[in-house]
Amino acid sequence: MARNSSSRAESGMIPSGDIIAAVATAWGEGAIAVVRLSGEGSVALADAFFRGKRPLRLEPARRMALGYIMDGGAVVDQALAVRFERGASYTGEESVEIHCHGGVYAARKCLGLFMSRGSRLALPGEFTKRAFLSGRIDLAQAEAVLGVVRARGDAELVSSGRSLQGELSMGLKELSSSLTALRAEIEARIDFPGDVDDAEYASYARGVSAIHEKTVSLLGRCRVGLALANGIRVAIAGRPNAGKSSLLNAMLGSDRAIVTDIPGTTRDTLDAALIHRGMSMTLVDTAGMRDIDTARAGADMIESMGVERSRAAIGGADFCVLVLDASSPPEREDFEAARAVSARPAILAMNKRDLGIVLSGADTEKLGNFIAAVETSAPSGHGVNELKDALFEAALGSASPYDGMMATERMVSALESAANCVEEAARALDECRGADIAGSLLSEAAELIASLLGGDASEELLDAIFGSFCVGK
Ligand SMILES: Nc1nc2c(ncn2[C@@H]2O[C@H](COP(=O)(O)OP(=O)(O)OP(=O)(O)O)[C@@H](O)[C@H]2O)c(=O)[nH]1
Ligand SMILES: [Mg+2]
Repeated sequence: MARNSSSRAESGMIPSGDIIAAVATAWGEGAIAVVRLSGEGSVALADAFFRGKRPLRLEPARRMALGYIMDGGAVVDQALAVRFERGASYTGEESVEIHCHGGVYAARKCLGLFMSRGSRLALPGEFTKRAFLSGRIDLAQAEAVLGVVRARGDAELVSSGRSLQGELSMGLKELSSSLTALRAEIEARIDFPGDVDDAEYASYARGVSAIHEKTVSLLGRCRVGLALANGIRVAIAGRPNAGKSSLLNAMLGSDRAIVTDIPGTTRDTLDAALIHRGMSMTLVDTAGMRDIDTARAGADMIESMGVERSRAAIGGADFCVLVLDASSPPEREDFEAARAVSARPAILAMNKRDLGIVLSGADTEKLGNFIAAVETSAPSGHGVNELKDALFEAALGSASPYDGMMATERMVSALESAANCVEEAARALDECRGADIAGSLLSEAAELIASLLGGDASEELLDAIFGSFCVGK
């Protein structure tokens, strides 16, 4: 992989002398703003504007030097500068960082000076792309960088850090080499199929099953990482006055949505985010499901728009919470709401428990299938934590969020396909048939896994991955 990457660099995909520059810190007022340069000649470029005790090229690498950024005779800013040598920098190339005083203007001015002398503005993610192309990191690690940047909670940060450190890459490499070794062994026997006896098939099948187990375990951890990175979107649906907005407020611990005893209080959808057990959840409060035909004249149009939006919110959610007023028997509108959520995995919130539950098991059964049912009371907060737990478990199962490894949808889907290939290969061997089929399935799985490390990633794929980074990263 590293060999492949460096050959990209040597083949001229990173033009020598192509120096990229960007402000690496967020735009806005802050303590410092970092301007980054990368590419052969970065130090000489920095020295054209940096005045310290001595030129930056004479300073030891990776040591901060204090000086001034000069525009002709005028001081732009007092700054710290540091140089990194080729092979020992983030990008793997000769690089420089200038730490200006935080504020937009000085850093932008400094960037402008570098651009006036031949550097160009870096594309989004180009520093990290160069790190990948020079073989400093593989694709799984490069994508983990984005995970660290975007982490919103502890568990997500832990899972990104783990992938960044190379734990996922290591797991993938181990799988890849076990697959290759076993495939070679099996394929060597294909030339003599008559010689392969049942015991030998059984032994290969055991070997492949062991690899399958490892693939599934890695896949499970990646699914956790992906769920943490994506978070979940939860639509809170139900008939008017069931207590949807009250439950949303109770789950958030703040009065985000308006609550009244007038049915039809919520007209528009409202998003609010929370983090529960390290998982980010976006809750969407919706307008009550009302039978529009029976709605009051005059309110029809707004209500029907609200109901349309509720349906769209349900369609865009990973999970739904169907809120019922459990202190009264189900009504026509409860069935309407239950039908609307039926296409999504849904949890039943039997609300207004404090008023006494009259809803029976038979009633809830008639409403449909739910992954869990929780009794809640919005004013006291009873059951609210259980409701959040039920959502968490619906997303992660019994896995601990701290076992996750940051992964993208692409990774999870490639690992799923690889696991299927390996499983099929094990089955074929177990049934004492097709050593050649098993060999080609194992080879397909190995290719899928290699693609996650970026072995022969296409330019389009790399552009898609790094294009989602910010400029300067
Ligand atoms: N006793 C009791 N009252 C509740 C509970 N949850 C909500 N309420 C009351 O029920 C009424 C309606 O609550 P909302 O949260 O506005 O209901 P909603 O489902 O959002 O209603 P719409 O926005 O009209 O669709 C308010 O008077 C709330 O105080 C509960 O658990 N117990
Ligand atoms: Mg409401």
